[in-house]
Amino acid sequence: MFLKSIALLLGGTSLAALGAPALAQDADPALQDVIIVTGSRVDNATELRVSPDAAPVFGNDVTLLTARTPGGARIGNGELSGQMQYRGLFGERLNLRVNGQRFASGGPNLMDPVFHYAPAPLVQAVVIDRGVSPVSSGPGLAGGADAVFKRVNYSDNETPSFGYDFSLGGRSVNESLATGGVFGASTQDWRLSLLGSWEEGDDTEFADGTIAGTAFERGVYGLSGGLRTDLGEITLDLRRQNTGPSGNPPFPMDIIYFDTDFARLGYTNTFGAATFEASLHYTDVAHLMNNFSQRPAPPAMRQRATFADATTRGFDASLAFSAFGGDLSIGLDGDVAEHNVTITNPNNLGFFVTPFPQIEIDRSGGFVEWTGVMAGINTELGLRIDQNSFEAGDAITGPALPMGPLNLAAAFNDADTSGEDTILDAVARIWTDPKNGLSWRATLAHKQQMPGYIQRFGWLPINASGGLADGNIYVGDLMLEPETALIAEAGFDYASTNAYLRPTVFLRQIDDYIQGVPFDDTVGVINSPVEMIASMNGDPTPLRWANVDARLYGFDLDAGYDFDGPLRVDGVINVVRGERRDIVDNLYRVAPPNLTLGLTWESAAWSITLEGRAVAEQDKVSRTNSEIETDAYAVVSLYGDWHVGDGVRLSAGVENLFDEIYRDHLSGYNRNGFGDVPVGERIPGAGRGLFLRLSFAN
Ligand SMILES: [Cu+2]
Repeated sequence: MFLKSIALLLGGTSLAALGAPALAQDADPALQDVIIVTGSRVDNATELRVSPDAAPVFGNDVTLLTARTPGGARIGNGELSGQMQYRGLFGERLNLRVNGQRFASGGPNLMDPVFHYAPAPLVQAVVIDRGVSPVSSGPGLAGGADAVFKRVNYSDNETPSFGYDFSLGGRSVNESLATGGVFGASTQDWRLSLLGSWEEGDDTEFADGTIAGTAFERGVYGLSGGLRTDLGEITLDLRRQNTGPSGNPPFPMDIIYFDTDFARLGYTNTFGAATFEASLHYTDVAHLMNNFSQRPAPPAMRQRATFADATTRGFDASLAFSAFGGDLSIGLDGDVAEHNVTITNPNNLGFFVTPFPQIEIDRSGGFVEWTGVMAGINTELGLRIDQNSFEAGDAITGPALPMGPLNLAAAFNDADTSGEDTILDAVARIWTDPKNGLSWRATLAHKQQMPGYIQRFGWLPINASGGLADGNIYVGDLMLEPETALIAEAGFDYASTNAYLRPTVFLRQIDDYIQGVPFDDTVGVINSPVEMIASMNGDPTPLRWANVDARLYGFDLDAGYDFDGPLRVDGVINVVRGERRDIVDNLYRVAPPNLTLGLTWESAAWSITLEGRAVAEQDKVSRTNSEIETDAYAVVSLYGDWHVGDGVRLSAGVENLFDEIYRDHLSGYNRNGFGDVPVGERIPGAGRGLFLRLSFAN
């Protein structure tokens, strides 16, 4: 009953009910987190699982789903370019994975954040680490999440059986379509699934007209196979994603394409009581964006087409066995990420430049993690070390480039761009077994994060900020230090037959936090080549990346109550503050306090939910990033869910019932100069619209 209740507003899908492949449910409830959607869900102390097929369809990006969880929010940089925010942190600071695979995004502004590669119709569940990620999941400053794909799993006998899990959905507000899923066959010894998805949409409408530059298209196809042999289990996952023309209003350019390949070869074997797991993985991103084909084109001389690519090659290997009265896991992992970015002007063959030239970042890591019971309390202790080395190639410049950039390129090419750093993560998590429905949990962690390649190697003053979309021009700093966070969290999970409550308070003290600071002491006085170039490009007050001191703190919770009869209520509350410790200022783009509350009428085969989302004003804005305050708003939606029959399910609803015009603090400022949203204004949320989704699985 408890699990089913949490499910309602927050839900993941009941896996068995959908006939979907069973997922490992081995993690403990205290460590992972839930989503405001309908259905049922499985979560625990360490993880929270949310399933797109069980959530209302408010868009195509799974970060809309993770934004419905305690601690969650969404950075809106485009319909397919949403970034997950967790307890105030986002971007590469989170340890995000797709189907367990870590990889480097290709866009210098994160037009392809990690979850760009997890289309909702293909995703079985997003598994969110509650609080911090375990060290065994890899490095990362704070939280983490993995978008796990659907697949047909092994069966329990020798006769091949077939399985499928599809969904077909659409929204009227942008005339969009999202369809896809998996089908395949398996026995107890092998499994094979083919997967595919297609999503497309037009510009989103709102009460004042059209939000231009919000059309999109994305296709994925691939396969997932496994073979159990006497020598162990071998798995293979292959996927190709082709993102087509898709708008990014908060950026100076739009996506023309992302053509991205994923490959992962896995191996598992057991030796007595020990389990050995290993994988090799590869990701290759090829990207083009420009500022003229999906928005009003600037004059020929100012047109730009930028090519970016990123390749990741990695491995991991771990051995798990019983030790010290618990389970001990030791592992090694590493990857090599390469980035290259070239800006061109298609009208001038002599104009080209590489702002991020042939960058290579090597990482080798190792971890030890023990899980067991100490003094009657469940305990996870982990230690991880990552050795990183980095370097850039020479910046290449075309003959049509002006003198200023040529001089900066020469200086960059003379500098020593290589270096190395070792970072250390230590995590201690404890939680008690439920007693009278109450389970306590606490986390202490020391986490470190390497500076990103944009922050370190940005020698040319341009609008590349790794997805901040604050409109500022940035330059990098070769001498940046890693960020160091000290994290403390505490909370409890309470569940009775008709109520649940799961609050958490947290504090994250971050030294050497990397953000933009004024380029020099004479702000607004153009007395350096960087300021001269930045000024010609429209920003006379550029920022440079620097180590500062920061702090994030707050609390969040999810809770629910099941009344006698068919009514129940579920809610999520998030409060987070982000501030600088070295000067009086706030951190940029932190979600304002918000409350989501759903009232559900529930019967055996169907349910209807009236959902209200209230978001406070955000006046704790970053002066350094010239961040604009936002007003409070509330938006109401109505949706329902019907189990039509065996494995068939219909969801439908009305989003933004009262056609409210609202501007979320985390949606970017419009920069594309057409449609009905003025330039510089925050992009509004979608207007009133219908959605419908049919899912069928066997
Ligand atoms: Cu891009």
